[in-house]
Amino acid sequence: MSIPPVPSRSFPKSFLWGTATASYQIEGAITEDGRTPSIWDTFSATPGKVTNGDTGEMACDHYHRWSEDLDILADLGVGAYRFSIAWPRIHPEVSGPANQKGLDFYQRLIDGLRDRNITPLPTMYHWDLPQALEDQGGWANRETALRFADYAATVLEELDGIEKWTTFNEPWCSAWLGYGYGIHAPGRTDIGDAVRATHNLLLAHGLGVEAARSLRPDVEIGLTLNLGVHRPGTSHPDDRAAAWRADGNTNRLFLDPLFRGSYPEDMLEIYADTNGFDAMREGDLALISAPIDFLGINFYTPGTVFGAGREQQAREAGFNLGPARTSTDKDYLLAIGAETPGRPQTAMGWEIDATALRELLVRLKNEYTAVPLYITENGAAFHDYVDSSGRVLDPERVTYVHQHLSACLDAIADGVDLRGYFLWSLLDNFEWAYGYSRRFGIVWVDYDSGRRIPKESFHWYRGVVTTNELDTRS
Ligand code: IFM
Repeated sequence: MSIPPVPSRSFPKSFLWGTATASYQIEGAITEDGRTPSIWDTFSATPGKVTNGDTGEMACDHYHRWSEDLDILADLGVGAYRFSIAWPRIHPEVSGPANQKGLDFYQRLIDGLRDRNITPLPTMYHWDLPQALEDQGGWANRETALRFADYAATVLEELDGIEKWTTFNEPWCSAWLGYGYGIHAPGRTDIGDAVRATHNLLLAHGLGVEAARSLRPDVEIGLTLNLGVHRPGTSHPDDRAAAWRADGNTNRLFLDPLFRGSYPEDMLEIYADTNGFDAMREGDLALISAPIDFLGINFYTPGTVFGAGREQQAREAGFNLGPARTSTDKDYLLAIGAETPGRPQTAMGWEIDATALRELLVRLKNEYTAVPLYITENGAAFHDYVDSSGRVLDPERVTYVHQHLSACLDAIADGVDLRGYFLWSLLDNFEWAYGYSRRFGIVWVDYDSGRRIPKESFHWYRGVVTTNELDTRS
């Protein structure tokens, strides 16, 4: 008896397949070739900030092993690779000339990708701010946005072979985890600074777009946001209001200025007493809302939200609540990482629900923009290990990615102009405050020897990207 073939669904012909990484998470070589410290060097060297005291000093040693890593990408068969450029390698001092050795490293990387027929998709900023700029106020200081414009101009002018640039990765994390909640570098806990940083990061993005339009009209430019789907825990009005508030902080605070040229009224009101919006100057919103060519979306998990004082009801409904994040955010409980009864989680404690990705993509199309969309990050950490035969079997990751790719296909069928998908991440790497304790890679990295072992998910993903099809088995 022959086994019937598993039916499959196809992606659009020109769909761009890739994987993603970021400079500080993989490069190492933090003092090499003129690089100066970034805020993550300082933060990770501060006792108690990162699990096990891990730092990016060695990371995956990609700075030296880049060619081997590009061979792995070629073997994977992807058409594109998303990586970021370390600002402290390019402008090691606050002012002064660009560092040729830093530029040379990235040009070698770009050329190496091109030689392998892989399209480079660089991000200008994925969180490694030069410490010297943090010493002058960091993202809470408007000057940093102006320095970003200089840095953007340098990479735009000096690096060849790029068709698509991304200015920022996840400005919400830089502003709120870094300046509001103290969980990421630089570790500040001032909500006013988080609001100021939000505005200055958006302004810097606008200045980056302006630089690209004047210096390199031949390139496309966009940015990547980490967007969420916040579901009220119940239909109680307090939970619904809390979910809208969480949506404001994560989504509308960024999407509205970028696509509508204004901050949401409720956010202006809620954060009025922090004076953070005093950072705004005339003309800023016009710069911020200048048209972009595409939007990158990083999506991992939805969040469930309960109103203040409703802990008891939430627990009774079976949720394991996360703490309210800060004193000024205590009027709602944001239960990201909540254990919704019956739903699986990743090793980050993040609930898995791919239907939220489709919902998010459709909302972006309906409410915000018609520009092409790319999933610039999606993936999962699990408790991987090398088994006795030397293999890393990670069926949970395959299931996770399968479900999210299926959601992408559903969104495309709903009319969303989704052009590509970048799996986070190519390599296991430095997962910020979690150090090396969380593995997101489809390639295992042995941090002692540097050895790379493609996981089962790597081989599975190769099948998807080379056929441009997703089987419909699960
Ligand atoms: O590792 C990070 C990445 O740097 C930014 N987006 C989320 C990933 C997983 O936490």
